[in-house]
This record gives sequence, structure tokens and C-alpha cells, in this order.
Amino acid sequence: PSETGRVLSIQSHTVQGYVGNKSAVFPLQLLGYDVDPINSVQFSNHTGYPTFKGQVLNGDQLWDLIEGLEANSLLYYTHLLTGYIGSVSFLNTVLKVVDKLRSINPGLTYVLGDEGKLYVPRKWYRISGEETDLVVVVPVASMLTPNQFEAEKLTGFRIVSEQDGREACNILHAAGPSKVVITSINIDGNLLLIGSHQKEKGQPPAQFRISIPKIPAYFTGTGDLMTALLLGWSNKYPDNLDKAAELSVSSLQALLVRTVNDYTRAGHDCQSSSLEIRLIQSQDDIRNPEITYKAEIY
Ligand code: PLP
Ligand code: PXL
Repeated sequence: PSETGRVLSIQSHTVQGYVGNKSAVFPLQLLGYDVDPINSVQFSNHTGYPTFKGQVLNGDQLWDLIEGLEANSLLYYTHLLTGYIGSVSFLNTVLKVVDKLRSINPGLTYVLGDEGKLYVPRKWYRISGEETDLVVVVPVASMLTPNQFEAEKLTGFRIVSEQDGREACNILHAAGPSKVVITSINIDGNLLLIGSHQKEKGQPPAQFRISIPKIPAYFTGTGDLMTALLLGWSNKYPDNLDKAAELSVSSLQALLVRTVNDYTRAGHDCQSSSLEIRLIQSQDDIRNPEITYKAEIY
């Protein structure tokens, strides 16, 4: 595969550590993509630390940047990637950005990532005034990568079995996105990734699962990294979401094992606090993952 693209990535920036753009830009660059980051916030560190300081970009400031790019004819992108959206004004502007980018490239792929929490606060769910609990950005997304918690919130549907996970994908397809990857669902203490590609509207999607070992540690930024990897690989294998997911999971797992090993060697208790991922040290695992986790097609 050689297909790459130009990605506009609107996500958090942290000075120290790896979440948001800090965990998405480098891997996408390693996979050959041009990535233009817009930092939706700039914080000293991620919000899981006892304290953080920094600035939040508002919707008007985001639009300013888009206008600057447009004025120089620099708004051609193949992919838009967004993560946590922190305010209503920002959310509305993201919708405007999607429209603007699609007016320039109708084939734009919009990947809506997962943040280990909600896409937007619960009180905004019904912002569109429609009879749905899905956030307003879901219908315009091409690929969605929620975790179990987010998939449940988006669908209003509790996921307690593998079959529930597949059904949640069906509900999400009906809302718009043709590709859905629930990055991890917890079933009887085991982690399962469920992927679903609806190749034609109204048709049953092709679905698969990847069983993932649970690593006894907490990480931050893994969801953002996973979404970036899925964007990168699913663009290279547009008709093989299963293959894209195998590559992504294999990279992520290699990185997580390295992270735990490094912390353990340094005498750190990996269950006492969230670990910063060893992203730079794992660049070979990102560029050339060895497939260690296989997809099982349903
Ligand atoms: N943790 C592990 C061990 C995973 O394998 C994955 C996804 O494959 C994730 C985390 C990402 O999911 P989450 O959004 O829950 O962080
Ligand atoms: O990875 C999610 C994320 C995004 N942005 C900021 C965060 C976090 C997780 O802690 O703090 C600012």
C-alpha cells in the first residue's frame, strides 16, 4: 500500500506528554501523511494530572485559522480528524469546517475519534433538536472510533455482550458513518475490538472482532493514537477494515507492552497512576507493525 493523504487534525495539544494531537500527529507522519495540526487547547499536561494550566481555542479562533488557510488556497485536505470537542461554539465551527472542506474536496473523509470520555457533554446531545441522542457531528462522519462507553452514550444502548457491540455498530451506521470501530469493549474481563464496514447504505455491514489481551495498567492518549492508526491504515486498505484494525491493534499493543516494561524497569507501580505512552520509542512498531493480533470475521 502507498496511498497517503493530507490530514487536518483538530485536537488537544499538551506541552508535556501524549494525548490528542501529541499522540496522533507523529504516527500519521510516520505512516507517510502530511498532517496539519490545529490545537483545540494548549495545556501544560493532560487533565488526568492533579492540575493543569493553559488555553482553550474558541470557535471563532478556529474559524480564523480556516479563513487564513482558505485565503491562500491551502484548504485541500483528504482527511479531517477531530477528537474531544470542548465547547458548543467549537462544535458548531467544526460542523462549518466539515462543510467547507467538503466544498473543496467532496471526497473528504471525516474521522471522529474517541477520547476516553464523551465526544461532548451530555447536555449538548440534543443540540440539533432532532429526535436522536446522537451528537450532531456523527451524521457527517465517515468513520467513528468510539470505545464502549462512548458507543453506549451515542446509541443510548447498553453493551453487555458481543452481539450488543455488533448491534451498536448497526445503529451507528444508520446515523451516517460507513465505518465504525468500537476500539474496546469489556466482556467478562476480556477486551474485544469490534469493527464494522457498511459498504453500501442499507446493506448489512461486514463485521469482525479482534480479541485483545488486557494489560494491567492505565494509559492516557491510547484512544487518540488508536484513531490515528485506524485512519492511517484504513486509507491504505480502504476495503479491508479488518486488516487496518489488525495493523493498528498490533502497533498499539507493542507500544503498550514497551510502555509497561519501561515503567516497570524504572521501579514504577503501573497500576498506581496513568502512564505516558512511549510513542517516540515505538516508531518502528508504528511504521512496520508485525501482525500479532488477527481479526476474526463474523
Ligand atoms: N487500551 C487497550 C489495551 C486497547 O487495546 C485499546 C484499543 O484497542 C484502547 C485502550 C483504546 O481504547 P480506549 O478508548 O478505551 O482508551
Ligand atoms: O486523550 C484524551 C485527552 C484529550 N485532551 C486532553 C486530555 C485528554 C485526556 O486526559 O487531557 C486535554
